[in-house]
Amino acid sequence: MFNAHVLELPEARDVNQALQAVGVQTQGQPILRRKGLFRIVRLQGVGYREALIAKQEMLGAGGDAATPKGTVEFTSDEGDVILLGTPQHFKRFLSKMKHQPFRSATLAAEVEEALTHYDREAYVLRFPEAELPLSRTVVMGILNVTPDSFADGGEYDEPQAAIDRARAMVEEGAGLVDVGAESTRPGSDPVSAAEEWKRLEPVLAGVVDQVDVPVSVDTYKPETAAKALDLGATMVNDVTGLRDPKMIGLVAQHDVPAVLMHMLGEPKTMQKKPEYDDVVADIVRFLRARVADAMEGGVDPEKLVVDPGVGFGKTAEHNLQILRQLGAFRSLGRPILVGVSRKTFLGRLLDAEVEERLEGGLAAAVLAAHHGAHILRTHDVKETVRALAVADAILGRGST
Ligand code: HH2
Repeated sequence: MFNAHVLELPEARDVNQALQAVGVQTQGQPILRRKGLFRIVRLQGVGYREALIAKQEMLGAGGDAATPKGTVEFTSDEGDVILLGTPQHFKRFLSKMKHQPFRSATLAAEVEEALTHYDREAYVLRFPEAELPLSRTVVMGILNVTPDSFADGGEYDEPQAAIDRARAMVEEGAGLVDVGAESTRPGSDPVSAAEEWKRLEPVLAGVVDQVDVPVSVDTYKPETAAKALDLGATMVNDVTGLRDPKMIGLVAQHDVPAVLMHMLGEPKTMQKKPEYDDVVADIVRFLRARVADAMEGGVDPEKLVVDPGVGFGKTAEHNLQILRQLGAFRSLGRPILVGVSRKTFLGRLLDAEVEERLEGGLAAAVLAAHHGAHILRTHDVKETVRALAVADAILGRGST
């Protein structure tokens, strides 16, 4: 008996370990590793000429390509293409594609970039006076100084209560604290920059002074972000993905990390029938464009974190699809932040009120980490830190 069993080795380092365990010669390891992984890359809007060339070259390389019927029959101008192969197949494919006509070279460049980004492991967020390695999943503790946030609205009216909560979250293991003074829950009304700052200032001053982890400000208003950065916040969490060009200028000028989140529409109306062609592909496209815009505005790409924005203009099914396919966002080559804590889709799944959503939130957080999330934004810091410590250990994260 040979005890045949199928191995589960999703990442390059998993394949490496398995090869080492067998005792493969050192020179043979990189060659075998390129054959031991399998990647599937989707492309959109591919013209029939490039699609046919891609099919031919991928087959020639030993992999395969799925092309739409209409493209092969020349009845549609363009469509989606899916490339399937090992890194070895992709290497051969790319070297051939680069010399093919039409938009083949551009297609090859995009595929190469997506694959390199997808397999990137080491991310470090650099703050003015600190560095945060993301080799282990980091927990961002939420502090809402609002009367109307859906989970903790009105709990921290007194600045000291808010500051104490921030300190407690850091003691519980939060690597970041995110302070917000305007609720963006579905149906919420916007507040003025003056009101936002009135709520934020006393709390932020104390939090920055008393906690020793980087403090982020959850705002999409450049006036508020500017004041917060002057007061000592060192990160901007913008639920509109730095939509306001002034925000881009500010982040570039201060050279601080920033979260680019996806939201469809605005909080007041975003849950009224949100629709996508393909929720994951549409959000990848949006975030890619926002990263490019920020870079054009002078932001160091290494400072950017992307976030698909669970619950922001998404049905429960959209949120599940995002979490199931979270790995696709790795193609952007930026750390991924996810916020699932106590959100409505958990309530729907569990038929549970806000205060009864802890276990569901932990399940979602652990699976998000498994699919590539680097930062989890949560109200339940202690529980999430513990759950992720176990998840990270199982995933072998932080041990390399
Ligand atoms: N979710 C909320 C607020 N800000 N920022 C990022 N980057 N990602 C998120 O998922 C996210 C966010 C909404 O949650 P919460 O802060 O709990 O509620 P409210 O907006 O009502 O204050």
